[in-house]
Amino acid sequence: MLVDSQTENPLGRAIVERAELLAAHSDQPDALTVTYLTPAHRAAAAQIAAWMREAGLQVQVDAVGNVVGRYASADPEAKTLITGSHFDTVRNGGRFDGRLGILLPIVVVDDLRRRGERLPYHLEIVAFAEEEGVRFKSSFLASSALVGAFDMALLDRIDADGVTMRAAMRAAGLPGDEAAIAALARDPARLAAYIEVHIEQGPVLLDRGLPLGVVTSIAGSVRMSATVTGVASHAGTTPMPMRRDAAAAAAEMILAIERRCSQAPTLVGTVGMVGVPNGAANVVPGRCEFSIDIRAGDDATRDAAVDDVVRELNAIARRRGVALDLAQTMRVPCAPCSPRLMDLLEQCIARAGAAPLRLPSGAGHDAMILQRVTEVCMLFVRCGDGGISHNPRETMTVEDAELAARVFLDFVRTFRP
Ligand code: HGY
Ligand code: MN
Ligand code: MN
Repeated sequence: MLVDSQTENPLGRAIVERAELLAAHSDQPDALTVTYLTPAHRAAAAQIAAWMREAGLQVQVDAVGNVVGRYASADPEAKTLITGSHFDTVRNGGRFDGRLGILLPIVVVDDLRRRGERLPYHLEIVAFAEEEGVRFKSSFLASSALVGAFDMALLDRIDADGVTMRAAMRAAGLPGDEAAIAALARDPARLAAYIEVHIEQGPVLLDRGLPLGVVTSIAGSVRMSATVTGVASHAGTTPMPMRRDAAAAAAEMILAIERRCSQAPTLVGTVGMVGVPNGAANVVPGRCEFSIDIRAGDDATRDAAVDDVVRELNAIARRRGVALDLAQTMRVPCAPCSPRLMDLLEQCIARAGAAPLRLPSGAGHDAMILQRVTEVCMLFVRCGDGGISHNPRETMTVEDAELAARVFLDFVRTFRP
C-alpha cells in the first residue's frame, strides 16, 4: 500500500516522497541525469514497476522500455484511458518533470483499489522511457511508438560513446527490432482519451497564486543542429581580418536567433548546446557546432521565425566566409487540447475548491504525440522557486500534489469515453 491515509495530505505526501526516492537513480553521482536505457534508467524503471504492482496494477515493460501499468475495467470490451508521462530527464534536471505524471496516477489507483473501486474503462499508466531526447537526440521517442510513428532509422543512431540505440535496447533486455516496436501502436478506436499531469515548468500559476491549470495547447518546436566550418589557424599569428573564425561566426548567429525570436509573445528561441570540437586556447576555431530550438504557440509564427533565422544565418556565413550546415533534427506541430476534456478538468478543479486557469504550454509533452490518435488534456501543477525547471531547483508542494491528485481522482471517476 503506497498511501498512509492517517497522515495529512496522504496522496500528496506519497507522491513527493516517491519523487525523492526515484531521484536517487542517476547517471551522475552529483546531479539528476537519467538518459535512455542507462543503468540508472533501468533502475528507475524497475522502481516504478514495483510501485505500480504495489498499487495493484498489472505491469509490463514494452519493446521501447515503457513501463505500462493497467487497472482493468470489469468490462473486457471497455475502451482505455491512457495517462502518464516520462521518467527520463535532462542533464542535471529536476525530480518532478515527467515523474509527477507517473507517480500521481499510481498513488490515485492505489487509493481506488483500497476502496475497491473499478472504472467503466481500462486505465493505463504509461511511464514513457524517453521524451527529452538527450542520449540519442530522439525526443518523444517512447510516446511515438504508441502512435505508430516511431522512426525506425533511430535504431541505428549512435550515442556519444558510439553505441547504437538497437545495441542499447538489447543490452537492456529489449528486443531492439522493428516488428516488436511497430506492434506497440495503439488502435485509436480502442482509446478513450489521454490525460497528462505535469508541473507547469514556468511562473504563471505561481505568479497568479493558483495551484492548478488547464492546458489549452502545447507549443510545437523545430530543432536543428548547426555546424559552422571556418579555418583553424594560429591564435598568435593570424591577423583578425584574415580569420575564418567558426566560433565568432556562431556567436553572431546565436545573437541573431535571440533577436528574431524576441519578436512575438509566444515565440522563443534557444541555443542550448554550443561546442568547438578539438578546440584549443591558442587555435582560431575551425569548427563550431550548436543546437537550435524554436517554438511558438502556433505553427505559423514559429515557421516564419525559422525561415527568417535560416536566411539570416546563411547571410552571416557568407559575409564571414565560413560554411554553414543546418540539419533539422525535430519538427513537432503545436497540439490543441480537447475542449470537452478541458471543461471536465475545469469542473473537477472547481469542485476541489480551486480557481481553474487555462494556459498554453511552452514546454513540449508526450500529450502532443498522443494527440495524433486521441483526445488529450493536461493538468498543470504549480512550480515553486520562481517556476524554474530543467534545473535541480525544480520544486512543488505536498499540498499542491494532494490537490492535483484529488482533482485527478475526480476526473477519472467522472470521465466517460
Ligand atoms: O523540450 C521540452 O519542452 C520538453 O522538456 N522535452
Ligand atoms: Mn523536460
Ligand atoms: Mn516533461
